[in-house]
Amino acid sequence: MDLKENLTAVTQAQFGRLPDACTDRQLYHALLALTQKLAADRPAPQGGRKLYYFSAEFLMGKLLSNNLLALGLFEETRSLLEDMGRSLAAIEECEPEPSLGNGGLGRLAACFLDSIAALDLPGDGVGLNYHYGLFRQKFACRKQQEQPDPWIEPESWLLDTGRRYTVPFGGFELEAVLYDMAVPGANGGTANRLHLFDVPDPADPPANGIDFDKRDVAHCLTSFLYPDDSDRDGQLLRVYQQYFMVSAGAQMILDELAERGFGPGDLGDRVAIQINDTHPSMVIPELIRLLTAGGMSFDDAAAQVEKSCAYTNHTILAEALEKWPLEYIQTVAPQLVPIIQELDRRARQRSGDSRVAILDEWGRVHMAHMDIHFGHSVNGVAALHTEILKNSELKPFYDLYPEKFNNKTNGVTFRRWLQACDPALSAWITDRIGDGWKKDAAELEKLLPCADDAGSLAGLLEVKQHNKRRLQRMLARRQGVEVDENSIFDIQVKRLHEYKRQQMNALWVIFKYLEIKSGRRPARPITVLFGAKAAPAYTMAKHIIHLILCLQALTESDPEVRPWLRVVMVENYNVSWAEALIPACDISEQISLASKEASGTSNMKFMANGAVTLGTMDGANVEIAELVGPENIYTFGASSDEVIGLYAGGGYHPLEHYHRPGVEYLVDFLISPELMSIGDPGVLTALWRDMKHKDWFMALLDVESYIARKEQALAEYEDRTAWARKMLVNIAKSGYFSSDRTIAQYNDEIWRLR
Ligand code: 26W
Repeated sequence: MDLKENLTAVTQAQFGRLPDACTDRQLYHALLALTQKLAADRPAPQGGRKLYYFSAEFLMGKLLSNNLLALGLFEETRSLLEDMGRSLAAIEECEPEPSLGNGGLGRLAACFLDSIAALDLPGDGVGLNYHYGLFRQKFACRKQQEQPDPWIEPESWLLDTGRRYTVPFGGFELEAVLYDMAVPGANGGTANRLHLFDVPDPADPPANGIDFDKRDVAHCLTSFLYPDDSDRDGQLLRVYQQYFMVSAGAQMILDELAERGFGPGDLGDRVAIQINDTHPSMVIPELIRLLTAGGMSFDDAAAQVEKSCAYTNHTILAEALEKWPLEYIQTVAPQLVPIIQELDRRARQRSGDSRVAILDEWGRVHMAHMDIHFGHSVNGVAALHTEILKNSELKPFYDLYPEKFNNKTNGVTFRRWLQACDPALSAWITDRIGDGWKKDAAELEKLLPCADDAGSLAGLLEVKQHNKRRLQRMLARRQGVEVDENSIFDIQVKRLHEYKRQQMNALWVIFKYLEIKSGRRPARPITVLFGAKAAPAYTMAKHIIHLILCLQALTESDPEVRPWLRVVMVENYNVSWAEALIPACDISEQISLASKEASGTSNMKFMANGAVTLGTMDGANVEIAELVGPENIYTFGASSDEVIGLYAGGGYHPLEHYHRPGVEYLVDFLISPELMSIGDPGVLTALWRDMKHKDWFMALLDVESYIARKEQALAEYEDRTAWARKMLVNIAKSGYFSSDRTIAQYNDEIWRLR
């Protein structure tokens, strides 16, 4: 195919002009049309079984570069545009970003789709077509404000399939409109699909912020990802969303099964269904309903469904383990109630342990329990996480079904998270080991001998500097801040949650601020970058954002401190920000309370881009530490066993830690005149009180060892060659965290698609 000719044909047809004469926006639309057509023309991968990956979230990010890469057109497009004096990056700025996810879970689903297609496996995603995705974050008065973030334009990646399904809700029916996005595979010349269901008549944009009428289900069902569920209407809307997704999805699966020439009795053999956390769990009773309605016995239907369905757990945080009142399901999908009751009866027959029942004494449905009893596989997302599931969180289930439990350590797609976002590093790698790593990330290990090559190490430092300058320009352009490219870039980007402990990083900022104020300057300036959105109803998370923004204001306005310490919180952190921040990072902050972060995936992206991890022994950090060895990571803090013991025995008392000499002055700085004059005294006082008296995620337990380790990392950064060697080992060992490896394991051990 001649790219230039094709592009010209599209711009002529769409805009009546040659590519040279097009605006960036027009070029974006032309490239969209072109890649979409090429992807749509590709055949689906073949196999005996087909996978459906059900997820309430697919955090796709922008797709133009990704799809060009998968179609093998990335380099060619880049140089064609460059010859025209244009840049792909500028053109991609015109692409609205589909933020159909909150964070790790949704981005993982997007990486998985990329890898499933790259491995040429037959597997589609199934989800909802939210019109606004996650909110757009604005800062005003050093606080987060939420605004709707529309992404669907008349021309988008969505293709109307013309397929419609009818979803029967209690008291009314709603049509499900099926849109598809093509997911081209990078290696096989094939393409899978992401199926996104929508309502036929979506609501108009909300007049006010992200408020909309939660009771207007027929129009608002797909308005927002995770509507505020702090009240009954919000919770009911989530159940409506979930049932809409799985009912339409289950009908589509049975249709496709028939189109492939099979009957309902072949479901277990021909279809694999992965349930991504519990949001899609109702697919189990819904499939049983559809199969029994077609004349199959309950026993046979349950057996077919069990053979198909597998469940992934992504968190041990109790508040995230869904338990819906049966009464909600009675309202939303009354036809499921007798099925769930029958499943509960059968579960109780299998075990007398009431902890494994589906329905509890308060009439709530434990969604995960349904998945475990009536699916054939349960997996955690990192080795430590799976062990915690087996030995504590889900122990009674592990005792009952040891054969169902397995681990699948998460991974990320290196096509987006190294090749596309870090062209400079990619070129440096290819110069040394050829480009086999692009197909098999394990080949990155071939870089290890370069650890003794001064030229390679110097080149690696240059790459990092280049990426830091790129981020510097982006920060200047987007936020009007000028950071020092020679400072150390220390980065923590992830959803704002107390267990991730951005507040502990803030305590370090206070530590460093006070050090500088008392004349102890660091060897080199440090730039601490944060990016995080707080759930709109999560008060404490919003308080922590306020604290960080106050520290930003404090350090910025102090001429004594500013040359040495900068705090920058990026506004509206999203996939695009991540693609610029991660390649520029020196120190990757992965400081969750041990046992609480199921895996983490940004830790893997940072590692692959040559950042060194400062982290607790939590989630996949444990596996990173094993791979790179103690020289090449900075770990600290209580172990997960210690933490689990403290929770079990009620043995953690933050006041005891607060009264330690190295801690008290840091915590008390929250209510110092300096901060209180900048920020909201009520908020800062609430934070201060919480930290002293509650500190549910034990920031004060680990803060001293955190500070000590961070000081060590900052000092060791000064030996530039030794640091470059750490960077290199991290990159070389990161191949294990390719989602191609993860997906190959899902396929070998759970899905068996071919
Ligand atoms: C109630 C809202 C809500 C939504 C999503 C609660 C909890 C969730 C998820 C289950 C939490 C989540 O995103 N988990 C993250 O999954 C990633 C992918 O496996 C992991 O890397 C993260 O450690 C885990 O927090």
